[in-house]
This record gives sequence, structure tokens and C-alpha cells, in this order.
Amino acid sequence: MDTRLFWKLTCRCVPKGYKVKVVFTNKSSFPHSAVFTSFADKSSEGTHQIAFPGASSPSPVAGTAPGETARFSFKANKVGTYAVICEVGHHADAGMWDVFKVTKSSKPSIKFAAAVAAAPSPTAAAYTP
Ligand SMILES: [Cu+2]
Repeated sequence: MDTRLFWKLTCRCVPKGYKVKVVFTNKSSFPHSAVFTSFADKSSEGTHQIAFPGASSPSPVAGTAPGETARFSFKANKVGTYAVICEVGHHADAGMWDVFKVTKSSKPSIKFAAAVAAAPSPTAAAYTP
């Protein structure tokens, strides 16, 4: 099962120093979460080191309940390649992650597309420098 499809990040880059606001709506029938972590840890099970202060939905191991929305924001203060993953159960090691990049410059271009199937839906992300 390619659960990466669940995330549907159509673009994944934000310039260093930008504030990222995430609106994470779980439209599936099972809890899910969103944690920004190192790319190397993307498919490991259990808790992950958060890449930026505040870059996680609340209680990421328990997850955001079906039908609920979690909002959080963080400052993308380090250039690099990261992953946004789900910490519930074996979701991350089953492939529930996607890439997130912080670039030296250029325009922000991340966009969370609509959910597919029974998927959590990170529906929106906005940026302010
Ligand atoms: Cu999940």
C-alpha cells in the first residue's frame, strides 16, 4: 500500500526563515498526525525528533481524531531536506511520509492538495516571511 498517496503534497519547498502555517484536517476514519522531522528518519517507527520548534500536530503518536483539525505553525529556520510523517502506529514505516525542503531562496511553493480516498488531508499551508 503506497500511503504516500495520502499526503498529496504537490510542492514541498519553502525558503529559509519563512513561517509555515499548517491546517491539518483528518478526513479519514482513523487517527493520523503530521510531524516535520529529518528525512533520514522518515520511515522509522515511533516518535521522531521534530525538525523545527512547533512543527508537529498535537499528540502525534495518538494522532488527530477523524473529522478533527489541528493547526500549528513553525519557522523554517534551517536549510535542508526534511520529511513530514505520521507518527500513529506503523504509518510512517508503512510509507506515510512525504518530502519537505527548506531552500536558501526562491519563492515558497508548498501546497497541500485535497485528500484522496480515506486519507488525512493537510488542506492548507500559508507562509509569511
Ligand atoms: Cu497516519
